[in-house]
Amino acid sequence: MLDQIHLLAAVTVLGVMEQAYFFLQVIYARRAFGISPPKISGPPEFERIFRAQVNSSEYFPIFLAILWQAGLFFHQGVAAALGLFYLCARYCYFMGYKTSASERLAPIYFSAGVLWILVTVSALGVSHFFLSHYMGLNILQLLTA
Ligand code: JUQ
Repeated sequence: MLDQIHLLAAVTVLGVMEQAYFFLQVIYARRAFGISPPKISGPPEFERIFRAQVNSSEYFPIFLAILWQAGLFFHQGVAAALGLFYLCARYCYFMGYKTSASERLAPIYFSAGVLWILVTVSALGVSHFFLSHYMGLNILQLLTA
């Protein structure tokens, strides 16, 4: 059973570590710019780091849910590989946003593209499950017959 989820588990741990790293970056920036909670405004250099962390956190639950769904209903290896691409893109997004607002754009488009692929394969995988489970219709068997 663990064989079907170990790659997804590895990507999940990596993703949580990345989130922790982003959070630490905000703490360091708060110290460097002297901005204590609950304040969230300050110089643009601080606000870009803060927004990069908040925006990345916002998409993390969606990413995790769709990563596991794609891995369980479609293909674990494919989902885990796409998950790694997504986490790399998020890292580039964070580093780009730290530099300037425009440098975050290319990684966003890339990570959004990867997320759409994960959503698509999840939908395919779960549709296939519904068709075969409730209607006895196995599309994969039909295609290869
Ligand atoms: C919402 C729900 C599901 C999305 C792609 C795929 C699925 C994104 C839009 C970001 C940011 C950062 C910033 C990773 C609709 C065309 C989605 C989804 C969105 N899209 N934005 C933005 C906030 O700095 O501006 O991280 N990420 C996305 O996906 C694109 C969507």
